[in-house]
Amino acid sequence: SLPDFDDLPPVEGVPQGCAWGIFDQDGQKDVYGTLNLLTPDVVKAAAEEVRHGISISLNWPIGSIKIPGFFRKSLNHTVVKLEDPHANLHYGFDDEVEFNTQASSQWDSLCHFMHLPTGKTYNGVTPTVKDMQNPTKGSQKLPTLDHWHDRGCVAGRGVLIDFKSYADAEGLKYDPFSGFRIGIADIEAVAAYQGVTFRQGDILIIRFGVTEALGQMTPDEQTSALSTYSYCGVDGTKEMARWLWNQHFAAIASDNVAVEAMPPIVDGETKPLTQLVLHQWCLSLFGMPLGELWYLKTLATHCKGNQKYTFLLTSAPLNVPGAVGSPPNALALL
Ligand code: UVW
Repeated sequence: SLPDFDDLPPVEGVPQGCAWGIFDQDGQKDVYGTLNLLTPDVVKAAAEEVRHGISISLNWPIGSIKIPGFFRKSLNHTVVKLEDPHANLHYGFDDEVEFNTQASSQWDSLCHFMHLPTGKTYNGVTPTVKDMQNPTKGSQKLPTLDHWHDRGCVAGRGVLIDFKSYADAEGLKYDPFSGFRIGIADIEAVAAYQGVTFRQGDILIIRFGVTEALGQMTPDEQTSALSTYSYCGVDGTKEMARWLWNQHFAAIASDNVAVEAMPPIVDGETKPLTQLVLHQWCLSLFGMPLGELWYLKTLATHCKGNQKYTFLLTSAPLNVPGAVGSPPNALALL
């Protein structure tokens, strides 16, 4: 069975609570992290969650944020003619799409964000720029998203923690662009309110209402909201990291910008964005993928209507060799 946070074998140079080596097999360095918890038994049990035959996409359209934050490129989508110039015949259309994978619904791979003090990412890999840019020729196997296809990507039990609806019901108002943060007790309170208990291998999905709010804004309003770099989310603390690991989630996703609240606040002190606590812990030290900017309103409406917050979740990111992030192509099957 999987050791708890405080029982994980110590790894030199990194804090207690590091899962490097835990999922290695036959001397091979693991690249899947906590997706290893999506075992055949977990997937079969998740399939039993499908009761209504309803399939809901959790991808927000690419380009929904007109000017992405963090100096990221905007979507460039061009429709081109499919034509045979020799026969002077136009017979259809193709398209060409260029976008930053972090600018809309996405998975962060395990090498998206490094553990800052060591410059390492999941399983002690040092993702050099040269290796990242030449993923098939690099000197090390990097935990990039394309490897997910070697294990059938993601299928498991999704559990929605609909914090937005809970807050509305409790009369709790929060501004999504104010650094508002929720702790372990809040997540547990929503779980109890919804009547859900967590199981090993669950994919935790937390709704704050952020993509919905951004979707209602003009491009200027979006830019102004995002320029605060002060976003609602899960409180990025060591205690939260310990709790997330000890639930043995396979992955975590949210409709907010970074799963965790921004800016990071450690021991009461505001830290730069480069020191996001859960990004370092989940991605680099645990190997627990983070999904961000997912669209969760339709799912939330169905879950509330059925009074059932668990479902089969599937997700197959783009199979781009060396991909750091990708739209999740996530479906909730209820
Ligand atoms: C950063 O990359 C800083 O954050 P995110 O993973 O939320 O896009």
